[in-house]
Amino acid sequence: MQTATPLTDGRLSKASTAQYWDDGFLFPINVLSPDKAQAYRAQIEAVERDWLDNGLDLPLATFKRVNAQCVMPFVYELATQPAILDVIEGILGPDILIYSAEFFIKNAHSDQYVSMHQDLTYWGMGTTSEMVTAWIALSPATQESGCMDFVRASHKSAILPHKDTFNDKNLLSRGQEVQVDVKPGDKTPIVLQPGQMSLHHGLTIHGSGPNVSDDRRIAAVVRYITPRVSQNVADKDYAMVVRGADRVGNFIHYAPPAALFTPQSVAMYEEIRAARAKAMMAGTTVRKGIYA
Ligand SMILES: O=C(O)CCC(=O)C(=O)O
Repeated sequence: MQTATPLTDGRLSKASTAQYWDDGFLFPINVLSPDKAQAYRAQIEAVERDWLDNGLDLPLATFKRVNAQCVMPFVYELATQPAILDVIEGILGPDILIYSAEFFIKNAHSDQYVSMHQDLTYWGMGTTSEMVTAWIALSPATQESGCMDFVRASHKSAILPHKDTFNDKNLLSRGQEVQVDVKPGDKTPIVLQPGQMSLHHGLTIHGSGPNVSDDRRIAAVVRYITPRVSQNVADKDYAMVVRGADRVGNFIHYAPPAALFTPQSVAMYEEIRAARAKAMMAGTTVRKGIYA
């Protein structure tokens, strides 16, 4: 097992920060106790149990898949844990916004997968280095359970051509797959215990295979940006300031939800989703995949 990234007072060292910029990823980083990770798992599983058939305008899977922090208070709480933000600050600096918090869940013995891709392909943000993803394990992420694989230093390339597959088993919005030949030896498996996280750059090529284990593979995935990021495809975009300040003004800010799925937070969710669809679905007429 890979030894945990050393932290001093909860912060990354210069060497670890340099490793992130060299490799395009960093792991494993201890940010939550196993008990705390288990408690967050219990909360998302309670939502799955209690809100599956609840008359919301969108399927529960959509709310889990993107912007969960907008409608679920415990997800906002998770994404703003000081232990996580202290590490993110080492990559992005003092001003931090949440762009989206998402659940990537593969059930036990499921053939769901994530094709190899670069996150920034359809986000309308160009090739910014001021977005970092924190992938927080709420259950064991192992090669058996379908942990992510990263291609080292692939973030140094441009956005590469992707092909949309819209495959039902693919957890991505349009089933996009990067059109390069990624060989098994190019992949680093990102094995994480509950409460550990990995970081990856928005251009790092990554994906994951099926879950052949007996447990669900559950990750809370948070995309953090700086205020300097700009949305170049959609007409407007949204983010939450969670540390420091936004002195740039590229994003509309909104408040965390007061309770699960309040009418106000669901309305805000719909507003953000409608605005982002223009970037997320640019160049395709197929609508079925958006945040499904
Ligand atoms: O959870 C996975 O397997 C993939 C997640 C992913 O693509 C991402 O966090 O950008």
